[in-house]
Amino acid sequence: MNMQTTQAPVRPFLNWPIATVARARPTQVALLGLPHSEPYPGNPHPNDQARAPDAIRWQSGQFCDGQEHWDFDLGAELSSVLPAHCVDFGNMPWTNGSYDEHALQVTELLASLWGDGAQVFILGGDHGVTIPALDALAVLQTPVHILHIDAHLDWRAEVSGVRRGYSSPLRWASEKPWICGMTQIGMRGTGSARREEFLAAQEYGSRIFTAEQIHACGIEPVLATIPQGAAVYITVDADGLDPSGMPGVLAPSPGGLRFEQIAPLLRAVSQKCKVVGMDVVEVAPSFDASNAMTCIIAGRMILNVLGASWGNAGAYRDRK
Ligand SMILES: [Mn+2]
Repeated sequence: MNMQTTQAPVRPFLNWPIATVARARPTQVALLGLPHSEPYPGNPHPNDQARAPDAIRWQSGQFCDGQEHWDFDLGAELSSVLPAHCVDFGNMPWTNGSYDEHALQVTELLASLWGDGAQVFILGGDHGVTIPALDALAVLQTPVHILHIDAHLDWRAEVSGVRRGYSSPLRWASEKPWICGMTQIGMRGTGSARREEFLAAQEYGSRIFTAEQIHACGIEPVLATIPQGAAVYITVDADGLDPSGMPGVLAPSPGGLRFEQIAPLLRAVSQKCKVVGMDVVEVAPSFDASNAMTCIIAGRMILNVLGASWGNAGAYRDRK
């Protein structure tokens, strides 16, 4: 199979240079938009979340008012910590062919980026986009711990016969031998999980923290479940955050995590561990506030991981 060419974004993330094919440029940090995943029967395709990659990129000037300006989250200018080669790989199209073929193309591109040692940021799409990324992590040949931020558990083995939909990414992760464990935070209310999925996650050894537990005890107990120095993949479902701050989601659930809880956690993980990749999924631009706050928070979460990973105490600092 020939490597799929991606579509250039309307505006690149932070105005980074664009590449539309693997290995077109030297790459230390890659950003990739994944609008598509395997749809459930009866769900719209493409869905609203498919618009999120370009909607988030469009807010680059809002979530970073100049890369040479002092960033108080990072305690430095973003430009002073970023490595030389940050590349926006545009959006992976799914124009024809089966979902199997599309997923293989996504996995192939991500595997080439990870194989070359890049740190990878993914803009979804719905939570199904995490699944081909989990497959691609095999190329690292190292155990990977998952940090999952979401209102929902996402442990369904299948829904309506679909195994790779947005209700299944963490179940999928649990079946991969290169995924060594997971920490799931922000759970509350109800979602696709039933008693059997909750018990399966516990049986696997997933460390689950409800949003209430984090409001009560803070992020330190979460951090303690993530092994020092581990390779970590972070998957953020936008509905893990509280909809009062992050309204642009399809499944708003009250009592969620706040940015001021998430940002220090993301920075701490990026220093304690090597965050090999991160996705932000389930942003639904049609439901966002008129000031695009959901997209701005999505961008700020990525900048916190990026800045902390490559900054003074970060796991990538020696590779600049
Ligand atoms: Mn989810």
